[in-house]
Amino acid sequence: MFQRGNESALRAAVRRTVHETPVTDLHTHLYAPPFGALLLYGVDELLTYHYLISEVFRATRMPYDQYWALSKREQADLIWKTLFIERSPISEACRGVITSLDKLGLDVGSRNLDSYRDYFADADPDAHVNRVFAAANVHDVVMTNDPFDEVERPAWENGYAGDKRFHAALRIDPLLNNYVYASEMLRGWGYNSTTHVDSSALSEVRRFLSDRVKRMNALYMAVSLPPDFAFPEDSLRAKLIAECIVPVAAQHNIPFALMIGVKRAVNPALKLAGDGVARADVGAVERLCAEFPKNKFMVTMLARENQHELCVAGRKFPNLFIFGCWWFLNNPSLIEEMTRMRLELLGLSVTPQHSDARVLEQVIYKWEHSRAIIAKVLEEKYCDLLNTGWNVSDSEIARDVEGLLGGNFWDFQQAVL
Ligand code: HDL
Ligand code: ZN
Repeated sequence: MFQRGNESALRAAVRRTVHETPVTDLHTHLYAPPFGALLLYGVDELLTYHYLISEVFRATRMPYDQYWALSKREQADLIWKTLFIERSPISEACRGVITSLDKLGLDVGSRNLDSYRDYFADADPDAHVNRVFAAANVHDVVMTNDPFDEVERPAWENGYAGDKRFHAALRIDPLLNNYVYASEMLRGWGYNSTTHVDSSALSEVRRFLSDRVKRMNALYMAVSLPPDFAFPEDSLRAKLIAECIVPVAAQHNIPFALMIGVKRAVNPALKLAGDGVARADVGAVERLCAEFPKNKFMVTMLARENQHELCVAGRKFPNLFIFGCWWFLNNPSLIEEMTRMRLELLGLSVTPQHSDARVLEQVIYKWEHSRAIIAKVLEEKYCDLLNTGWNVSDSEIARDVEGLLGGNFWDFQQAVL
């Protein structure tokens, strides 16, 4: 039991516990090995992460088309030279590459890119997953599974039977953001879906969603939404949410995850790196949670300006679960600001972080960097308690940290409201 005067021992215990507690990473773009080339790994994939693509174009004068005509290896060479050798790799995405290589035991001091390539060259994907998850102390991750993705779908159709390290999440952006396209795909799969959305079409959309949730054993349904997302609204998207997503989520007792605030293709020439951010309306989240109090909603918002309002909304709605420092917020200064704000307003009822990893080894750096910040904030909060005469035990710290690094998500995912 830690008490007044034990601050330094307490701080060490918090850092150790955060470091040693395995993570459930509740949102990633990683794939289990049976998905083949969709599981990205290795140093060339790390270097051509779209975060670094947007950064290299700030330093090089190379025309977009010339860059996109390069091979993956040539793109990685350019990024390594431009952002790591000709400039110090200060940005979070640059620093992350170095952290991941270092934690895998590679000699970062050598700056020998080809030697790093040799390390990954003949990796067995399954063994490499175990090695990387061990280095990151990640127990399991949740994938992003888009049934409309032509590359991913064959794995599901060829009997993919699951992998306990990789859970599924049903991602439905095309359904909610491009219904005409999605409706045509559903018809091709035998659902009597029509662009005229009547009760029969809605029933078929529900059948499709339920079939996919069952086939994937999806932990939740997810969608990314633009800054102008509104609810309620006289729109097809709002109708599909209210009459399809919400009832199917309730039927399977799984959350609906809304990731709000992305402006897609602000600069299309950057492809995946071309998306932007804008402030969204937290009121839409409040009204959704209020209208469906028995449904579970997971929400993360992309704009820094939305974070305080979202925390306050979290205080109003027990069916609202707040998670992650998403994308442009996944930087030390903003992770600290958001984690401090959340613990102060919501206590231990959140999941402070997810990695959003697209390349396997990114879980190493994203969790190394985030754990350090989560521990720093937690240390302060426990010291504040000590200084009020409230004593804290090792087991209580372990309990609280286990919740923050995955347990709170699982409790919410399985809760019956
Ligand atoms: O929509 C999303 O899930 C985002 O996370 C995008 O995939 C984005 O490109 C990304 O990788 N952010 O980290
Ligand atoms: Zn994502």
